Amino acid sequence: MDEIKRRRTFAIISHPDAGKTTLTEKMLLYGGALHLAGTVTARKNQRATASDWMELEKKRGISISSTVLQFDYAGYRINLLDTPGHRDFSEDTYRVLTAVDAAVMVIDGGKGIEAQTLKLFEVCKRRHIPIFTFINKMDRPSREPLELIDELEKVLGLKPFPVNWPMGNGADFRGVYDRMTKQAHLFERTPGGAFKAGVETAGLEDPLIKEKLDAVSYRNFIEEVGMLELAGTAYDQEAVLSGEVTPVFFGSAVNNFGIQLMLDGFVEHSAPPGPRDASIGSVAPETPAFSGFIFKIQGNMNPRHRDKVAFVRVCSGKFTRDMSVHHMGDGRKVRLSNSNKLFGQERETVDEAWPGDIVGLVGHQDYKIGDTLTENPAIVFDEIPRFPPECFTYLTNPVPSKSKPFKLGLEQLMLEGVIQQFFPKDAPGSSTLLAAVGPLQFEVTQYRLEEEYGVKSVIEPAPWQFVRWLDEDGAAQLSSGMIHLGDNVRLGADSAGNPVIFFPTPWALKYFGDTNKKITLYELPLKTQPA
Ligand SMILES: Nc1nc2c(ncn2[C@@H]2O[C@H](COP(=O)(O)OP(=O)(O)OP(=O)(O)O)[C@@H](O)[C@H]2O)c(=O)[nH]1
Ligand SMILES: [Mg+2]
Repeated sequence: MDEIKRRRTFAIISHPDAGKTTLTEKMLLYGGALHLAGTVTARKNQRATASDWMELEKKRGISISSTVLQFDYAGYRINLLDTPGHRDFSEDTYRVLTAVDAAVMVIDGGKGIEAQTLKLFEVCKRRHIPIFTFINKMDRPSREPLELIDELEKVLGLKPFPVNWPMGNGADFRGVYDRMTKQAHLFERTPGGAFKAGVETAGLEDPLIKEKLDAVSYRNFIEEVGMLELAGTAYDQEAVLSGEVTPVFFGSAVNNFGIQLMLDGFVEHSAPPGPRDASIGSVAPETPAFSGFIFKIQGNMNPRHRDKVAFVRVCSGKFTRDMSVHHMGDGRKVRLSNSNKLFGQERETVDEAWPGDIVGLVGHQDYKIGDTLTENPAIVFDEIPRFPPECFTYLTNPVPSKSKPFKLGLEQLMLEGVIQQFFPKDAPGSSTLLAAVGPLQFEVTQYRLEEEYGVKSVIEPAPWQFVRWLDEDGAAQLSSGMIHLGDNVRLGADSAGNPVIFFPTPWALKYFGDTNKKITLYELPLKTQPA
């Protein structure tokens, strides 16, 4: 198969706890990339998962940072990105969505569409990313499958196409019926879900189905499948690829039910990398010049080496190790020598890569999130979304002799886009004002400073909830001192020296806007305002 055509690059997204990391792990098991699946409930003596490798993730059983896993399956080269569901880490998830060609949306069958899933869906919709839906946790009492399907249409405006349908519910969940092949797949549970589940297949009329289901489940199942057939909607591949229709799969990630069908359905019905928007218009993957952009930076992935990895999504041409390209962040030419393919925390030298691939560049180059790397300097991607932080805190180093590693650690975490630094006017001397999208990021910051840089830190509350950027005119008017700012409203600057203003409450923000109509407030620095 053609190298570009066999690439599949997708993210798994959802509300916290729907089972993204578990599904990732099981896809790796079925993809042959793991021989024994781990578990996210990191109890003693159990394997952790390949994607939640960070110490804090293992400890808390949640994903904090997105992870890239590359593997081969049925002739396809798959780049899978497991993302964190928690709102406080959503900036990372949004960045990942700029780097993928499709998303698998996981829904907890007992809960349906939850708040964070809705938000992530909206980002996918804006980008026209095709969405595949996996309705998970069917081994637990779930909501009515028809109701869940209906909700996709009503809440998300996404037309569902059930590719398979659950047989039984909760403790009586026995398998799924594949509507494409008209075969029922009846699964056996395996201890801890570490191994592939045994499966028997049978046609709809086969007495085996009646045997495996109780009378009520059987009747419901036959009735529902009949209804779906009667509705008669045909599978529309074009509508799937434009993001209007979502193929829906049911299963239980923990028990390995429905994973193979999901994976097979995904590779079959998803598309290889397509053209991407850049400064010169649309750039097709077949364009001979190599181009790609950095969507994520992660330090200390390997605790033995204090290095950082820049994650590049290849968009066009062919990547070869040691190639020399333009780094469109600082205008210099760089040699891409230390290139790796990634599998969670593990990495392996890679000599060539194609559009769709994610390459990890290891080293100390001054890469920033959003930078383009290309052989053709006319190509610049402008992909990376930014969000105004809503949480602020002062961080101090209590041990003066540790000031060097403390500073180094903070710089690295800022480069990763985990936190941002601000400089309020008249700030208390030795402390750093940090801002993040959500408060859990401060916990991560403190934990990682200690774990990765060996420094303790002290957190003190800062009185603000909002920061807004000012243009030159606004900054000049305000710094003249003629305008009364209000209680706890403070002027300052961001890390690039751009003027900003901090507000303690939504009310203070509104009051300022109402009384100073001539001053424009911006949610983001002026250079990165969304078009
Ligand atoms: N009963 C049941 N539990 C499941 C299933 N899939 C996952 N879980 C459990 O749900 C919990 C959350 O699973 P994760 O895979 O960590 O969820 P996640 O979506 O990655 O969570 P975040 O990354 O923190 O947003 C874990 O305790 C899993 O064991 C399933 O099919 N059935
Ligand atoms: Mg997870």
